[in-house]
Amino acid sequence: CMKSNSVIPIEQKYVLQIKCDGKKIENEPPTKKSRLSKGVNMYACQNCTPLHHFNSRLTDALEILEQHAFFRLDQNAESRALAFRRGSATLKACPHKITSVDSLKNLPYIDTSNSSKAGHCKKVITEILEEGFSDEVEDIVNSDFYKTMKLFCGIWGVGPSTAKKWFDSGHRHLNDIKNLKLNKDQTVGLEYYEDLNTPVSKDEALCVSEIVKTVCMEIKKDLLVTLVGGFRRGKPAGHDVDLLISHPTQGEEKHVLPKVMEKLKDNFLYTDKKMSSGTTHPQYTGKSSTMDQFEKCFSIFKLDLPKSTKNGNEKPWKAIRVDLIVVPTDQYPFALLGWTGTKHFEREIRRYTKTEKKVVLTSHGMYTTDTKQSIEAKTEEEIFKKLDLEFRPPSERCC
Ligand code: DCT
Ligand code: MG
Repeated sequence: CMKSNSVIPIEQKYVLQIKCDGKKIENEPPTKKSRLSKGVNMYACQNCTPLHHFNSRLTDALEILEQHAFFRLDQNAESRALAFRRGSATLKACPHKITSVDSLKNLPYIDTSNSSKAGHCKKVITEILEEGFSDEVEDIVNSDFYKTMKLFCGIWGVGPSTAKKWFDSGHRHLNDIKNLKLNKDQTVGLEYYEDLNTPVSKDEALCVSEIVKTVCMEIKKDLLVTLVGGFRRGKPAGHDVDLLISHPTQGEEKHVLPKVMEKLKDNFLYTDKKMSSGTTHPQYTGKSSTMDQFEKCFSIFKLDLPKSTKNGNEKPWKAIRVDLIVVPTDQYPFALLGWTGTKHFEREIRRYTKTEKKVVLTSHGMYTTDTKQSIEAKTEEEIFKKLDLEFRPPSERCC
């Protein structure tokens, strides 16, 4: 394992990009022929959205607005945030760099006459294209509110409502929080704040994955451990390590998690085990909750660092957030799709499925809304096919 390189926070990236006119930071976009001939579709799951795209100067700005909308927690926070994310997803799927307001024409969620939210996206994009920056985004990035909310939401177990409560009470620093009444997650979140806010590198994620794999093999040799989340999409760094544990024989995955946790007990700094909530098949409970019902463990893993990265007084290990999710093999392709993300891709494929196909898709399976008939699939490809969607490999789901 190598110690992770720090990743530039999105607002800093935005400022850097403004300063150098987007030239230095913009990553190399793909030049795939198939992308160039296509327009951008309404549902993000229909588009090819690569990790490196042409418009990060604009999407970084929109995603700052998205995050700020979430932080404000006012009445329409969620739909305002979603509107910025949809605008950003459109720009990420554009097969060229947007350099003029004219080229925004007909872009979904940006150039629509009947939506004030799309109008807001367009206004900000126009400002950046014409002035080189957006006053609104600059004000947000420099505001006490945004900086403090980011700081507090960086504590594991703290969401916008707790962070806002603390902000409204006048707290501004991590030191102010130390003496407040915290729950278990928040206490360890604060204890390991620095490590948990240092990006996890791909090498570190692979290291954790290998350790879990080794332990699983000792329990049952055919247990399968799959790295999902951002790393499966090709991200070089992430905020955690998401691992699916499954077995090719249905039922053989049962009772595995407590054994894995027992064998790894010296590797964990903290664990929070969530059990499946009951006997009802989760796909028929009718809940639209994004949280699935798999047996899982949210943990903080203590990863030993290699000698070369240890220096002086620095501790020889790093705290890393690791999620272990146990999946029965018949639900595996759905769990794989659901845990690969992005969060917006998942939201979009479920919206497409429900609206266009009258099918409910979850990480457990899919079924028709009217007859509740289950639709089987053995692979991710088969899920896309049955939904009449062009297959998107994980690297094209980066919306
Ligand atoms: N997910 C989802 N809905 C959520 C949260 C997560 O559908 N509200 C899915 C999509 C991604 C996957 O779970 C893993 O979640 P994260 O680890 O939060 O996302 P990530 O893409 O792996 O991002 P990071 O690289 O920062 O870990
Ligand atoms: Mg992740």
